Amino acid sequence: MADNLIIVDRSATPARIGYSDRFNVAVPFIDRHVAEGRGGNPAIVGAFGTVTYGELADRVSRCGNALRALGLTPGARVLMMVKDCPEFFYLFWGAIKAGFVPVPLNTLLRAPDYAFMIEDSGCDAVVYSPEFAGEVESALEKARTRPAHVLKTEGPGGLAALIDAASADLEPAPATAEDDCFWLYSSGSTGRPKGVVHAHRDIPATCVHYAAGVLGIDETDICFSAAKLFFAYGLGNAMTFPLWAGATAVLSDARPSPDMTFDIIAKFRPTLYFGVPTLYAAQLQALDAKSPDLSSLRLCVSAGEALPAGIFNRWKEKTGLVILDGIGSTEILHIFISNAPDDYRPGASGRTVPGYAAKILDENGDEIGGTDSGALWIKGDSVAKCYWNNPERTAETIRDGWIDTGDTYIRDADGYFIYCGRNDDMMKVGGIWCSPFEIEARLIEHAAVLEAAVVGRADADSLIKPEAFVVLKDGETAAASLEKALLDHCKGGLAPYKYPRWFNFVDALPKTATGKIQRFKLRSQVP
Ligand code: 3UK
Repeated sequence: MADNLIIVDRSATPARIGYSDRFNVAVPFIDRHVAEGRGGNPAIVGAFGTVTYGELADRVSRCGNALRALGLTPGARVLMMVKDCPEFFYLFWGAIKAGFVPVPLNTLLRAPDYAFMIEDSGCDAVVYSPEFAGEVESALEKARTRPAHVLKTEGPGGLAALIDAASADLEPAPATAEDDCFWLYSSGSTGRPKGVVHAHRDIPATCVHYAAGVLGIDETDICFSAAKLFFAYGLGNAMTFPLWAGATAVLSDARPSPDMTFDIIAKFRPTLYFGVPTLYAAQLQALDAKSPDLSSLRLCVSAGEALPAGIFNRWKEKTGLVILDGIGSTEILHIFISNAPDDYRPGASGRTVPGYAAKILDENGDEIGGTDSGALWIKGDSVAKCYWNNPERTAETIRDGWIDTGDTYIRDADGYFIYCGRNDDMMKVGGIWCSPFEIEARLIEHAAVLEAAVVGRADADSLIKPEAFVVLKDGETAAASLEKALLDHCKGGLAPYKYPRWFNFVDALPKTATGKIQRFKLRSQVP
């Protein structure tokens, strides 16, 4: 068999995927389209114009050569704080094709987060969009280790100039389907992010099983994701899925809002739209006042947190479109339990995506046969290899190919999976992980605050937002002005979605004998 080949047997259920012994995933996702005659087709469209598959392959190879010219050694990590733009594609795939490991980071993070990731990853290069210079440069100053190469995507000496100057002739680095390919950082229950190591084969697995298998994405589709590329959800929706099918991705670096999404949909006429529940709720509110042209869409998808049935029903009423809710994770790379175009149930996550297996365990680790709730474990072709530098956490979470999702689920009598919540205290806000510890830590930095606890609370749309319980220092009094000061303090030091939406001033926090805050008691106290 020639190198860098995938063979998909769709006659089997689930589809079977085979790889050549030598396999670099950049070849079937980037170079294959030129070889198959799609070089002139649009790969990426946006306010910047159109990038064809031919141009994409050219830029990816040049970028790989530019990274090699820096002197990076095979397997070197390249941290990316890059907005949604064509350079994200060039860098991600150029690194993989040249044998380096791209690590896209959440671009809403702050300097201390980046400083941690720079140290933890042992990266050799950091590449960032000029928009994020403030946080990234201050992280580089704070970090105890300094990567050898720090580059902006644009400007003099930036990545774009290096790409222009590099050769377009690049042999793919030798790799196997099981080799390390890229990482994503995921936040854990302690709030400390973990590097999730994915192999080359994980990308095609999500494309074959979910993108082609459930959504039926083909060459004629145009994919628009409100979730950005740094998020595993957006990385699939707006990059790997369209690249697998030879379809088109729409990119925008603007903050997702109802108007932004409606404008993009009217202008670029996507066939598939990928959102998160919080945004669907905001879009529904906006639809009371306007009627944007959504006629290009054939399907909408929701993930990141549970989609309330009310939002599904109102969206269907207003737009005539179905939203397919599905649960995915950074560790499994994309969606593994989902509703389908011909099989959906509002308020449920759906059924296992063919290619994935699920089991629900009780507190003894025994599989639950009936419809009781328990811990959801998943097995499948896209499960991460490990957490970087964290063998204990890897051993706890991944066992015999099964991975603990950290979620509590029910499988009902009809085989639909119903989400019940996290096994721990983490919150999903706007589809992005939010650690209560991090918000508490920020609150405690304020001069008036003695202690703080943060829990998730459902807002009027049944979507989870942080709520703070604050114990003030002696001599301080709860007042509207102090609440405003705490709010500003949080907004100033945390990623924008993390500030508490409600403040409660209390005399003491409920605690265990060992001094651990009992957040579940605060949750039940919510009016
Ligand atoms: C929660 C959901 C209920 C759940 C993701 C699509 O969200 C993604 O990855 P993360 O690592 O978070 C994983 C956790 O988020 N969750 C996600 N989707 C749903 N809960 N219903 C849902 N539909 O707690 C899960 O364990 O940030 C989503 C594709 C790729 C992804 N990485």
